[in-house]
Formats: sequence, structure tokens, C-alpha cells
Amino acid sequence: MSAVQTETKYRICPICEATCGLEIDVKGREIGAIRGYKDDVFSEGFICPKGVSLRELDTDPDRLRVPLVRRGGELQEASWEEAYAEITKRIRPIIEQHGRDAVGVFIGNPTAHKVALGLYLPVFRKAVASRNMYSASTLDQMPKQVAVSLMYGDALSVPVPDLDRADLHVVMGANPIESNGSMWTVPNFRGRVKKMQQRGGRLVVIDPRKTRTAKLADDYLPIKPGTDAYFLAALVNTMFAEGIVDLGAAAPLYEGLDGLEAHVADYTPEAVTALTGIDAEAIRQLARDLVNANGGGIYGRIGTTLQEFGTITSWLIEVVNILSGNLDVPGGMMFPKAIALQRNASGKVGPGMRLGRYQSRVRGADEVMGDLPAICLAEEIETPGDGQIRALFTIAGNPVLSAPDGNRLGRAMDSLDFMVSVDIYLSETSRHADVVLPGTSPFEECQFDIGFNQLSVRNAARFSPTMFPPKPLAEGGRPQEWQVMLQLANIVAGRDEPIEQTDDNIIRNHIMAQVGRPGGLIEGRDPEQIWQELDPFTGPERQIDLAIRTGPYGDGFGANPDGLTLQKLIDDPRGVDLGALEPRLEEIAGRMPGGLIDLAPTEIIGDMPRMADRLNRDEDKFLMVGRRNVRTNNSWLHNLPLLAKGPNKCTLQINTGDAAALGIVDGGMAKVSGDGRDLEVQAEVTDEIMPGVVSIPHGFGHDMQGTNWGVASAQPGVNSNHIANNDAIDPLSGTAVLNGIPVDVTAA
Ligand SMILES: Nc1nc2c(c(=O)[nH]1)N[C@H]1C(S)=C(S)[C@@H](COP(=O)(O)OP(=O)(O)OC[C@H]3O[C@@H](n4cnc5c(=O)[nH]c(N)nc54)[C@H](O)[C@@H]3O)O[C@H]1N2
Ligand SMILES: Nc1nc2c(c(=O)[nH]1)N[C@H]1C(S)=C(S)[C@@H](COP(=O)(O)OP(=O)(O)OC[C@H]3O[C@@H](n4cnc5c(=O)[nH]c(N)nc54)[C@H](O)[C@@H]3O)O[C@H]1N2
Ligand code: SF4
Ligand SMILES: [Mo]
Repeated sequence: MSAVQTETKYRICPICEATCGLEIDVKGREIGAIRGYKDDVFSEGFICPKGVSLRELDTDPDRLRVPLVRRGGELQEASWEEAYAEITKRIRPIIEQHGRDAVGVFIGNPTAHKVALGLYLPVFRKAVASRNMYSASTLDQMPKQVAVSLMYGDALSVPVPDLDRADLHVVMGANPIESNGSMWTVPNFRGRVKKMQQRGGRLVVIDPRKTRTAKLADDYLPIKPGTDAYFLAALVNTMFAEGIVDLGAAAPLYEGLDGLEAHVADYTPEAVTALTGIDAEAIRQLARDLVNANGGGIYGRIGTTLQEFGTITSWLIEVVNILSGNLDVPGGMMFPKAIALQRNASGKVGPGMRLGRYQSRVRGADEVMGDLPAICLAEEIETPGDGQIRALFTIAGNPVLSAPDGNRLGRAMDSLDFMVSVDIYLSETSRHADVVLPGTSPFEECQFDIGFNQLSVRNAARFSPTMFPPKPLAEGGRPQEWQVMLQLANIVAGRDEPIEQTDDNIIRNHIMAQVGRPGGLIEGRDPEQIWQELDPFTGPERQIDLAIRTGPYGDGFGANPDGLTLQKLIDDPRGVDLGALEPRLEEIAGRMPGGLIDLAPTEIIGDMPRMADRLNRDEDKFLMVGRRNVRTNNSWLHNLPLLAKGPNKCTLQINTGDAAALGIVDGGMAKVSGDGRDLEVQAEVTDEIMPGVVSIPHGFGHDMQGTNWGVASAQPGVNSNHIANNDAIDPLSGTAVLNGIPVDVTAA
């Protein structure tokens, strides 16, 4: 009979941006049932199958638990000391002989979800000090971040739908019923939409596929992939033509309205109908509805960013929302104010972005926000010369599946002098490494959302302490991931100091920054006293405590006694609700040069001539788009039985008419070719995709040699990015074009 009692623990789900609160039965080190936590102030009990599957993630026998070091060509288990020693031995000579740019880094999506990585990656990046920084951002949301930076001064100044008070919600190129939202933290999207509809509000979905979100909609407009910019330009054109532009009370905060009309003059609703596939009158009606809405706006996501005109489209979405009077009003598109680490709430003055401060070596692509485009990674490894990448770190990333032409990237990885991956699986990418350092289970780290609190449908905050702290390294245990990042930082920087000391130095610098911040909550205070008050927190907790206490709701270490501290969040797992979103436009505009928001940033206007070209382009190919399923998360949850079960998720969706014309049958095989490569994939014949469009989800193709996917390899699917063109790019954001890929389709 066991004396170990079942306890209930609470924590924030780290998988997707909805950040649901979970209620978890725990017995010793064992996870029992996982449920949605009803009393969570933010997610109110919402959960999806991925949250439930965290138990299987924790126990997955294929998840890496010890470091691997390549010896005699084989990855073999090693101690942490051996792995760190191997990295030191191999990386230092490369840096000493070839300089810092010889080290490349690829940073993947989970680094935005795990606070241990989010807080300590910047330390590692700074230590590497190479221009060869790459991330999943240029395979994802970078266009939106470029657009909002140029307009609102910061890459996370992203207005999000205030859905709970909206009466017209337009979803463009997103499928939140499956994805649970992105660049917008919104648990229970369905429930919130239903409530809006009960209030008399309307949901409009614009997507080439009739998605589950589209099925919930009052209006569904199928659009040809990659043509959203034309559709949006026609909305703007209509608003000017009909004289219904309405900037509202915020009008004095904008500049650039005068020139705008001329930039969209060619894009009348009639002029874009053939290209977009959307009827001119539907465009006019939506323009009027947006102006007349009592709070609403267009929300655009991966279908609008990961495409040919990503930055222009993201900018036009903002323009439409502004011209229709929907920015910064209740029910419209609003700027959240997070509890901690929100740059646009800290008084720092913008503008947020200078593009192209340097260029990539081989093709001369512009740097964006300190990254070079992910599509440049392979050529920067392959091409000899000064500045060639000879060593690569991948941190929670799987670019062999997430980036175009992954087989080429994999071959390039094999040509490196040295490669390190920090990952929880032996994936299509980490299998190429010489040293693989295992990440932790989510239950072995604390959790707090830095970015997603800044993108939240309501202002709220929660914190989850570490549930199962690993035994310290000195006692035969393992480091947490923030400690791994610090150790790697010290190795590449050649710093011979214990990571505890590095961490102390980091927090001391943060304290100095806060006591020196004009107008800050602890301006002019004694740094030593603040240091002592942070005791006994260390690591991420200490950084979070300092950030909360000096943030917009913080206690200011006594300056504002009712304010928040990390301890208050620890004491109440339900979290704190900080209320509905509030108008912030004056504050946002005040950070811009001249105190004005530019409706027509020069850089983006300079990119618009590209749009004219496509109007005359001959398009005779199918256009391939991606999609998401609620039981997947990019490339790495396919190994959990709970999620992997059921029919093949990696199918080619093709319209019934197209399939009939090509002799492709439902369940049969099709051959899809793009950029000189092809793949064979099971067809799913359906009316829920537009004619001329096909869809394959990304993140599959788990049959490559050297991975360790016991479950996922049984239903491997295909890597859709194998046929994506590595040269197709949205130039301003350096983002790959992975929606609207031209392909040929035949029966196989
Ligand atoms: N065609 C097409 N391509 C796409 C997309 C698309 O829609 N269509 N979407 C793009 C988007 S939006 C994104 S974000 C990218 C994703 O691109 P990536 O970030 O490169 O890919 P992921 O599949 O998210 O891989 C994450 C890796 O991190 C590991 N991991 C998970 N949790 C942890 C952890 O806690 N610690 C550590 N150390 N490792 C962990 C996983 O095992 C996995 O190997 O893909 C992009 N690629
Ligand atoms: N279940 C699950 N949830 C996830 C993820 C996952 O893999 N699985 N990934 C997470 C990540 S990293 C991200 S970035 C988010 C993404 O979140 P979402 O953007 O909501 O992702 P998708 O479900 O891929 O929806 C994109 C939609 O855009 C449509 N589309 C494609 N091209 C175009 C176009 O040119 N124009 C228009 N208007 N539509 C187009 C597609 O048909 C698709 O329905 O999801 C996150 N959440
Ligand atoms: S919706 Fe996202 S955050 Fe919520 S349980 Fe599912 S994966 Fe986790
Ligand atoms: Mo993403």
C-alpha cells in the first residue's frame, strides 16, 4: 500500500498560445488525469486534446532524457559533463580560427512558449554575437511584426480583437478552432464567438478552405491564396470612394492619410475580383460593415503572413481597421497591457525597427530584428568563404521540416564541422547534431507567458511553479533549460565562471536598468536593497519577480503596496484578472517620432509595385496551402498516442472537380511537384477547398533515417516543405512563402 497521496496541481499549458490553465492529478512524480482548470481566471476551464496529452509527453519513452554525443559516427548516451566538455572542445577552435559569424543559431517555436528558454535565449544570443541568427519567425509571423513595428514602434505592439465586446469579427487566413489562436491569446475561441453571435454579432471568415472556423461563420468568403493584399486594398479603395473613412476621435494621432488613397487607386473591387475570386459587391459590403460595426475588425494570421505579400497584407489589415474606426475602441482591435516585460509599456521610446542593418553573405538578404531569413540558412552553410557557417546550434527547432527544401538543409547540416541541438526528441533536425542536449519535460520548469500576455484577449496573469524540480547536476541529476542556455552562453563566450555567477550578473544589470529608468517604479532606489528583496528567487523566477514588481501593475518593492509580486501569483494558482483591454493609442503614438502613427510607412509603400506584377501574371498551376489540426502541433506532437490515433492527418486536400478531372480518387495517391521536386501523398477529395487550391499540412515526414519517433514513424506523412521554393520570400520581412506555393498535381 502506497503512502503517496494524490494531489491536485495547477499549471499553464505550454503548447499553444491559448495558454490554458490545467488541473492535474499528481502522485509523487507521476501525472494522472489532466483537466481544464475551471477556476483559472483567464481560460475558465477550456482545454483541448493536446493539454490532456501532456501526460504522454512527460512519460514518452522516446523523449530524450540524457545528452547524446556522436562517437565513431553514432550518437551515444553521455553525461552532462562529457557533453559540455565536447562542446567546449569543438566550438572554441572554430570561433578562434574563423570568428563569431562562423557560428549559426536556429531558434524554434517552443522557445516562445517555455519561459526558461524565452528569458535565457537572449543571453545565449548575445554570447554567440554572430550575424548568423535564424529563427522560426521568418517561417511565421515576421511580416506582422515588421508592419506593426513600422506603425506602432514595437514588434509586439500588435492590436488584438477585443472579441468579448465585438459585433463584427473577420478572420482572414487563420483557423482558430484548430489552432486555438495565434498572435492572439484567446482560449475558447468558439465559446466567445457563440456569445458574440448571441449578442447579434457576426463572424466572417476569408480562407481558401471551408475550415471548421468557416463553418461557424455567418459569412464565408473563399479567397485565392496570396491575394489578400488585393482584397484589402479594395476595401481601402471602397472606403475612400464611398467617403466613409472614419478615423474617429483618434484622427489627430495619425499621419499619412492623404497619400493613402493614391496607393490603392488601382485596386477597385472590380479590378481585384478575377484575381481574388471575391465578388466586388461582397467587398463593398464588408467595407461598409466594418465602418458601421460597433466594435470589430479584421484579424489575420498565418495565411496572411506566410505568403507572397506578407508584410503588405499585415499592414493593410491595420489600415483597414484604422480607417473603419476600429482601432483602440472597445470591441475593436486593442493593445493589451501585460504584467511584465512589455516593451511598449515601459516608457522606452520607439520607433521599433530599422530594417536591413546588415545583409546575408550569400544572397544579400536583409536582416530583420536581428535575424537573417531562415531560407538563407542552407546556403550560408554550403557556400565557402569568409563568414561561412561552420558550427550550428538549433534550440527547440526543427527546420528540416519547418523550412523549405529540408533535405538540402539536412545535407548542409551534415557538412558542418560541428552541430549542437537542444531538443526533447531525436528529430529530423537534431539527428544531424554531434551533441544533443535534452530539453526538460514541461513539468520540470516553471511557466509564465512573456509574449502571450502581451497578445491577450483580456489582461490577466498567471504563474506556474516548477512541479518536478530535477535533481541538481551535482547530485547526478540534470540542469533545467535556463541553466543549459547559461552554460552554452558561457562556453561560446569563453567565460570561465559558474552559471550562478552569470545569472547574478544578469539580474544585477536588470536591477541597474530599472533603478535608472526615468519615471520607473523604482527609479533612484538602492540597487542593493532591491537585490535583497528578490531573495530567495533565482533564475527565471527572479527575473519574473523583478519584471512584475517594476511593471505596470507591480508593487514597486513597496512603492505601490497593493501592487503585484511573483509571490502573489504563486499563492493563487487561479491567477489575477486585470480587466478588459483598455484604450492605449495615445500612449502608443506618444512613443513614435513626432507622436504620430504613420498610416503609410515608406518601406511598405516601396514594396507595393510588386502587387502590380501579379495582376498580370499567368497562373496555370495549383496553389498549395498549409493547415492545422487540433491534434497536432507543428512537427513534434505526432509521437503521442492520444494525438496520433485516428485517420491519416497528412493528406492532400483537393477539390472534387479538380480531382475528377485528374483522375484522383479519395484515399488514392497523388503526386505533387514543386520547384523541381515531388512527393506522393494520400488524396482527400473534398468540396471544402476551392478549385485550383490544394492543401498539405506541414510538420510531417517522420520516416527519415536516424530519428527516434516510435509512434510518429508508424504514420509518417510527407514533408510538404520538400517541394517549397527556397527562393520565394516576402522581401521586407525575409519570410518564406509557404502558402500559395505553385505546384503540379497528378494521379500517382
Ligand atoms: N508549409 C508550412 N511550413 C511551416 C508552417 C506552415 O504553416 N506551413 N508554419 C510555420 C510556423 S508558424 C512555425 S512556428 C514553424 C515551426 O518551426 P520550428 O520551430 O522549427 O518547428 P517545430 O516543429 O515547432 O519544432 C520544435 C522543436 O522543438 C522541440 N521541443 C519541443 N518542446 C521543447 C522544449 O521544451 N525544449 C526543447 N529544447 N525543445 C523542445 C521539438 O521536439 C521540435 O524538434 O514552422 C513553420 N513552417
Ligand atoms: N492544433 C495546432 N495548433 C497550433 C499549431 C499546430 O500546429 N496545431 N501551430 C501553432 C502555430 S506555431 C501557429 S503560428 C498558429 C497558426 O494559427 P492559424 O493561422 O490559425 O493556423 P492555420 O490553422 O494553419 O490556419 C491558417 C489558415 O490560412 C488559410 N490560408 C492559407 N493561405 C491563405 C491565403 O493566402 N489567404 C487566406 N486568407 N488564407 C489562407 C489556410 O487554409 C488555413 O485555414 O497555430 C498554433 N496552434
Ligand atoms: S488550447 Fe493550447 S494551451 Fe489550451 S490545452 Fe490546448 S494546447 Fe494547451
Ligand atoms: Mo508559428
